[in-house]
Amino acid sequence: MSDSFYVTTPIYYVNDAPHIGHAYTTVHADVLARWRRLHGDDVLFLTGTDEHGLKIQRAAEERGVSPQEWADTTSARFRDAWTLLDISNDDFIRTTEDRHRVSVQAFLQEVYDNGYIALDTYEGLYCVACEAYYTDDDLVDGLCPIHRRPVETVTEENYFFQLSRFEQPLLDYYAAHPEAVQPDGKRNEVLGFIKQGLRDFSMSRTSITWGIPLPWDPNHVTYVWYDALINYATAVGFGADPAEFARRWPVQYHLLAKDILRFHAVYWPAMLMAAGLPLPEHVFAHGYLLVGGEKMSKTSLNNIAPADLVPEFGSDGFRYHFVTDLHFGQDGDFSYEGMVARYNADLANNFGNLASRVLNMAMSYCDGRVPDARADGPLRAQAAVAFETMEAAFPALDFSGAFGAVWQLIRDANAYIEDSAPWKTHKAGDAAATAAVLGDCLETLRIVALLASPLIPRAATELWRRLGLDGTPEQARLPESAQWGSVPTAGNPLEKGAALFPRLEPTL
Ligand code: ME8
Repeated sequence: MSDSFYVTTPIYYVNDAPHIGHAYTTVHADVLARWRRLHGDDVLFLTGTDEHGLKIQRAAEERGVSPQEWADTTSARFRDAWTLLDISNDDFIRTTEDRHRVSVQAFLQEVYDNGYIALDTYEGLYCVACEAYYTDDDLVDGLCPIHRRPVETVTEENYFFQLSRFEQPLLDYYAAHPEAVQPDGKRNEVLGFIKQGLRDFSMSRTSITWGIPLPWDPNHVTYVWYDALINYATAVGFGADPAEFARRWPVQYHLLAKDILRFHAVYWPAMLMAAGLPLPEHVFAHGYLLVGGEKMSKTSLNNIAPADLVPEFGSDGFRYHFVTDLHFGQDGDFSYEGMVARYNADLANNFGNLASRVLNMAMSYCDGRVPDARADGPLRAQAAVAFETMEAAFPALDFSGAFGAVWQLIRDANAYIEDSAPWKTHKAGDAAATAAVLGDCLETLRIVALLASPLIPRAATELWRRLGLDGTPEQARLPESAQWGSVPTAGNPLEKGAALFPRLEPTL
C-alpha cells in the first residue's frame, strides 16, 4: 500500500470571512498535497472550520441568529473560497459535526482517565478574541497583547489540564526530534516558552453552552481550543475507526502561522502525550502576511478576500503569487502592484511566452506534431536539476526555492531557443536541426507542465492537453515522469491555443 501523507491547515474561526491570510496557509497546504499525490502517496489533506466558543456565540448574537446558523453560513463561505482557488482538500471538518463530538469526548475521557484533568477554581483575565487567559504580566497597557482590547475578569470552577506535568517530557521530546517544530527560529521560541515554565490551564467552561459537553460532567463544555485541536484526530477516525487512525496518525505536517504556534507546539503535543498518542511529525509555523503597496494600503488584510483577486489574476495567478512571492516562514507584505508585476514577468512573459513560442513554431515547422527527434542539448540536464532541486526543497517546505527551480528551467529554455534560433535553421531548410531543437523544447514544456502542476493546476493541465499528452499531469507519477524522454510523445498532435496568462494592466 502506498505511503500515507497527512497534511492539515488550521481550522478557521467562523466569526470572520475567508481572507488572503487564510488562503495563504491553505494554498501552501494544497501545493504540498498535490506534490505528494504526484509521488503516489495516499494523501489526506484536511482543512475546515472552528465553530465553538464565546467568540462565535457573540458573533451570532450580534447578528440575531443562532450560533449554528451563523456557523453554517460562514463555514460555507470558506468552502466556496477553497473551490474558487482549486483547493484539493480531501476532507473538510466542522467542529459542530457529530463525528467531532464523538472524537472529542473519547479523547477527553482518555486524558481524564489517565489522571491529567482535575477540577479547580480559577479567576483570570480572559481575552474573548483570543479565547485565552492572560496574566497581568502578559498585558500591554492593561490590554490583550495581541488584540489591544480590554480583557475580562472571569471566575469559574473549571477542569484543568495539567500542562505543567509536560514541561520536561516536551523538552526531552524536542531535544530528540529537532525537526518536529520548524523553522528553527520558531522552535527556539517554543523551547524558550516551555523553559519559562508551563501552567495548568482550564479546559472547560460553565459560563457558556456553545461547545462540546464533557463526557463525565455535562454541566461543563470543552474549552474551544481543546476541542479545536482534536479536529486533527477526529478526521482520521480517533474514537471511531481505530484501523484508520493507526494508518494515518501521526500527521506529517500541521501548517499554521506563528500566531497559533504555541497551541500546536505546546498544548497539542501535551494533550497527545496525556492521551498516550504519538506526536505530529512536523509543526511548521509560517510568517504573517501584511499589507503593503499603494492600492491596498488603506485596506486591512482581513478585508481582502480571494474573490477580490481571482477575477483579475485567475486562481493560478493567485496561487502563484502567494506561494512564490514570500519565503514560507518569514513575514512579508502583500502588494497589489507587486502581484501584477510578478504575474506579468513570470506567468505572462516567461511561462506564457515559452509555451506559445514553442507551440507556434512546432505548429508551423513540424506540421503540428511532436517531432521524432531530439538534439540532446543542455535542457535535458537543466530539467534534471530543476526536479532534483524541487525534491530537496519540498521536505524543508521551501516552496519558493522549489518553484524557483522550475522558473529557472523556463528561463533556460527561453535562452536555448534564442541561442539555437530554430527559425534560422527552418529558413535554411534544415528540417532535422529544427525538429531536434523543438523536440527538446517540447519535452521541456512537458516537464514544466508536470512540475508546475501543483502550483498552477489549470494552466498546467491546459498545456498538457495542447502538447497532445494523455490524461492530466495529476495522473503522472514522480520521479519516473520527470525523466527526460520517459513518455513516448513523437507524433502527438499539438494545439496552439490562446495565451495561457494574458498580460495585465494594473487597475489603479
Ligand atoms: O486561530 N498571514 O483561527 P483563525 C498569514 N481557529 N496567515 C494568516 C494570516 C496572515 N495575515 N491571517 C490568518 C484560529 N492566517 C483557530 C485555529 S486550529 C486547531 C484552530 C492564517 O481563523 C494562519 O494559518 O484565526 C493562521 O494561523 C490562521 O489563519 C488563524 O486562523
